[in-house]
Amino acid sequence: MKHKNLQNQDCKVYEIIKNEEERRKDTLEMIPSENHTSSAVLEALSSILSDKYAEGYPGKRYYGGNQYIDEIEILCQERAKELFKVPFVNVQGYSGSPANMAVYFAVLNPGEKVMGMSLTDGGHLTHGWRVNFSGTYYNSVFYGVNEETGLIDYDKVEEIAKREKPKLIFAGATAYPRLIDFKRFREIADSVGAYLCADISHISGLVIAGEHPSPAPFAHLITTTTHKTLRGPRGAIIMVTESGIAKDESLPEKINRAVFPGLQGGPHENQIAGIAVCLKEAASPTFIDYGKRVVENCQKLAEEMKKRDFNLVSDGTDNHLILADLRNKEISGKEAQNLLEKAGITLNKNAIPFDPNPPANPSGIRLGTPAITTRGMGEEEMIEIASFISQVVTERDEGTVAKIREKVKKMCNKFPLSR
Ligand code: DSN
Repeated sequence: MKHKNLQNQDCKVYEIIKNEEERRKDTLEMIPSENHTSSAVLEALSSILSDKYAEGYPGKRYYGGNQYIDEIEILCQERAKELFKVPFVNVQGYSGSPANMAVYFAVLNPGEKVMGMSLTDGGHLTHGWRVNFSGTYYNSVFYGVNEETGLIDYDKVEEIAKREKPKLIFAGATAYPRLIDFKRFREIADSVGAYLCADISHISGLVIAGEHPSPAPFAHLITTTTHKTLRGPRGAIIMVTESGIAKDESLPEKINRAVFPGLQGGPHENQIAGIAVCLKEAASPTFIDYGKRVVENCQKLAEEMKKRDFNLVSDGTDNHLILADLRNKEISGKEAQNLLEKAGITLNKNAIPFDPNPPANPSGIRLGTPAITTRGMGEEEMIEIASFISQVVTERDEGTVAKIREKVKKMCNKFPLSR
């Protein structure tokens, strides 16, 4: 039996975890930033490495007893460098936001200018949004997508960069269904002497699988979380590329100092061990196949949703996610999220570009295929899922929701979580 000690010692926590396991077993997890990690990753996460303090870096720790901790962190670093083809990585970031914060600490002084994709157009809070540290302690300006096409307007990005002269540009998104042209971003960054940081948190698994062009030849810095398409534990990797070192040879040292002692204390070495395991998994040929299927599934789902009269931002997808504008369906993103959750489909309400409605009650939903592809689902299931979503969103009555809930359970039973 799993978690036997936990059950004996703290049945309340045990019960809650069991309930969450049951919920996941029976539901379609379609939040595009989530995934199902392997039991090997979970075992590393719950290992005794969690007990150890290791402030500092391999070979230069502030605590004794770090012989094996150094080994695990070096192994993780080496795997990350090889997989992402970069000369330097820091694997200590607790998650995506602290990792991005370390980039600010390394290359900007408070008050200096950053340019990022507007949150309302699909960016991230840490790319300069005003309620976040990045928009509070730094001077932020934004680019976005074209209202007609839903695509990043690179000419506009260039125009804004030339006018605003940011010192740091973020390329990356949380709700952008299309490929990002990192080469063009680098040309824009060079035209104003800015650092380019590619935040590939959403797409890093696709980059490794060859389904999205890598930013490594173009960006100076790359950040990624490790728990999205990369399918690892929660965590982050910060990378400095060859061109980052060519621009400033002290950049690796600046990143290390920004993470520790600048921002964080002891690294979570159990988390770093989990990242090392997921990087080994991501280096296997089956992961290339996984990435391919994530995109194929997402494109099939998009096609089937369009057949059912869903308006998709940018009219489709190149990656793992879909952003649907529900205004023609006369239902809010929030209502759709709630109804679909009752039907066993978990996704999230999301602002669409130029959304007339407020962020708490936006006009869209964001959904994706990383987790359902991990379960082994394919084309046939995508057709069914599009039909489930359409029926729930269109009919909205208890009977339909209950009927779809049963069908979702059946589908999930055919594709059990393997752990
Ligand atoms: N919260 C993440 C997402 O859902 O996209 C981004 O950090």
